[in-house]
Amino acid sequence: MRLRLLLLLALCGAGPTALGRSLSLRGSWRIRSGNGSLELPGRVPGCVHSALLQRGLIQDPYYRFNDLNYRWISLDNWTYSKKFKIPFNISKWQKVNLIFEGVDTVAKVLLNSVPIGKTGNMFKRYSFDITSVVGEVNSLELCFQSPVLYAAQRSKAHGYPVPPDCPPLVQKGQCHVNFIRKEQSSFSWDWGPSFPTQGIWKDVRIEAYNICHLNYFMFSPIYDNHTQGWNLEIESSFDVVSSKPISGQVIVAIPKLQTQQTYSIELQPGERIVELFVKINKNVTVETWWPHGHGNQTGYNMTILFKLDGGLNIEKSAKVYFRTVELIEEPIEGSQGLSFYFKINGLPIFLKGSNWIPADSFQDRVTSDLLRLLLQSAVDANMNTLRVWGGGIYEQDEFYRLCDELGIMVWQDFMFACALYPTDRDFMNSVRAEVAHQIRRLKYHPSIIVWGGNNENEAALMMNWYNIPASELHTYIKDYVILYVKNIRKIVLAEDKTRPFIISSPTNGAESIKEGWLSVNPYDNNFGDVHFYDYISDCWNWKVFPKARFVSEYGYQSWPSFSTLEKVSSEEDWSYNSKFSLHRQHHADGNNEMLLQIGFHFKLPESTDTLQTFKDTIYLTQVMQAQCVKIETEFYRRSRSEIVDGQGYTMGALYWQLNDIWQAPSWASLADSQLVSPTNYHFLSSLSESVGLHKAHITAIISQQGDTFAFDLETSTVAPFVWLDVGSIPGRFSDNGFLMTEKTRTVLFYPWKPTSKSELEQSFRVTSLTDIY
Ligand code: BMA
Repeated sequence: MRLRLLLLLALCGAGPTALGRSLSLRGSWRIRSGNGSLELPGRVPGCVHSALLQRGLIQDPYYRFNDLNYRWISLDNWTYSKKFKIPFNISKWQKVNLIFEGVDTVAKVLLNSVPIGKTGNMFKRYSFDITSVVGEVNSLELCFQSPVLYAAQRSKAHGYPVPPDCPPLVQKGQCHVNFIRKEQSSFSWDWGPSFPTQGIWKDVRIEAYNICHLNYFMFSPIYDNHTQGWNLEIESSFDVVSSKPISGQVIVAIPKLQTQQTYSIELQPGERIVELFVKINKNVTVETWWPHGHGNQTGYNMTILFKLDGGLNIEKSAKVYFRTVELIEEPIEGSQGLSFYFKINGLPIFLKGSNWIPADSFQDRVTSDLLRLLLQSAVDANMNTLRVWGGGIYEQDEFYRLCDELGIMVWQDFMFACALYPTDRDFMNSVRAEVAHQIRRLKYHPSIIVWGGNNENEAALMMNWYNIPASELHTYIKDYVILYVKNIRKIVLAEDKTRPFIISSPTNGAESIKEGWLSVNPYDNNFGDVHFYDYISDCWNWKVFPKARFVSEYGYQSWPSFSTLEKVSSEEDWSYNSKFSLHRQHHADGNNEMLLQIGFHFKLPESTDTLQTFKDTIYLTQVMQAQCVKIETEFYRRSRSEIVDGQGYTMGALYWQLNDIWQAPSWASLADSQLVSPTNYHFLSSLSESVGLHKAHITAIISQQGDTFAFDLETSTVAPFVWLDVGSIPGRFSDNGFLMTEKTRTVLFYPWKPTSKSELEQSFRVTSLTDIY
């Protein structure tokens, strides 16, 4: 939000002469299907699916088998159009640009029937010069091509296959997603549906200006070890349309740090970059930004005023945070490998947290409120890190703003995942622009502590996931090095000096580089990070877990609560082996793996009532998942301080995955929007073997305390895994899934929407382990 506001400020001269005008083209557009049989209004930002849903032309896409029923939407070629009047005299402006902050994805853009450009990368920003085409009354059209058809076409036109061609059948997805620069999981994933959207998913506007225009502005706070002081590098990009050079002054001020500096500048006609170097006053103590749990997230207000010839002023303001980050890879005594950990402001910090996937298949439904709730939940669970995983999207500005504010460190992947990629000229041009844009957009956020080139692509190549014949491997290795080393890495190193870059996850880091950018075994415990999944071994046996330097993915699936599933299913679906249950499971044999894991320590449900058995099984999958993730996480945290046979000094544990994209079995721990308990306990035997457990009768008295509700619980006996559920009322319990050893306990409920005591009383259900036997 802040950044957007700043851009608007930049467009309007704060002085006597206005430099520019801006016209937003958000809001109502028309959307037309390929053959014109459907025409409807649609919102921008938005997508075709959302428009059809809002119009009542389709049902909830997440309902039952609708992901299959609505495949036709992504196979059609849709057109977005808008007629608009310019509310100011357009002929007075020397230059007029049409700006798209994000188009999803492949489209021809026509203004007043004149082709003005093409789009083909969801992660790029597009600016089209429309000075000679724009009039007082205009009609704008974006003719989209189906992303599925486009990807297939590009794959066919490519000289050799770039695997995987298609996702596993169980994912019911679309093919060749690696040929299109679009959210990779939108063609399906092992936790998500296939909804390849089309639309204008971010802001769109017209910018008209005279003399000069500030295109973008960015900055990096850099600590100088030599002088032991902070500096600020500021870069501003101008489009100077005046035929004569423009001179003036720039005044940068950070009042709280008693820092103000003035510079003289001269802008020559054309695209110009102004670089400023600001020394922060050393007589004032700079408070650094710290991750949650280690200190405050102090930031400082900064203003920049460009005072140009003829009384033209451009003013901008921003929040500046100061922090350093280092990735330490150094020899460890008694070990053959290297360390792999992060130091923030010189302090080694254990990264504890999770992995983030897109919060919805339809990004227009991801509101600031939703992001805040999800990110606040992560902080409330004492996490300090989220990895924005490479199969999703570069998140919206608000996501990173919240992470800055909440002290969440972000491991930011570039958007390449679980695939090999082409490196033809068009593809690479597109990727280069994407990477440069995203770095510019995001680099001022202190929360982002590392860039990662891709998700699991070093592993895919070196473990030969796609059975590439040995004689052909060199082609793919060459492509890999071109994409991630010679391009992405090069751009990152040139554009951002303030944080490390690693090429892949998992990777052996320095060791991978030594081995020619790819390691024989990227999962080596002695180097870099690892991803670890084992669904077959008993998760209570911590000996199965890797004593690695850093574990950036690990996890177990569970089913979401019945109250969550109920909304997207009908009665015939409510059993563990129903067609629906199999359909929603996108991970081969996942449902059986959960039962196997439950069976190691719990008895399976014994009810004769099918619905009750389904509910009890769901409950057990969640109990199992919580136990498994807890045991595994504890193992990694213990491994922080020990080296056994050269392995250990683990400095990060990010489980897979924090949030869900839809209501289905997955590795997620939140999305029914409730928090898994962080309370610790140790069982001396499997629960299936425990004796003396009685049926617990648990009651709750609910009372309102301001905005929260207290649940005063009372149990008749010891109750394991007490699960509190208020159905579809959104909110969060202060604790859940806990062992109740005391007769009474009070748990708070924080609602996310207004609710009442009586509503909560009606929806409240409590389950504990003995209820299901
Ligand atoms: C890892 C991730 C995702 C996947 C998850 C669970 O491979 O990077 O691709 O969803 O495991 O299988």
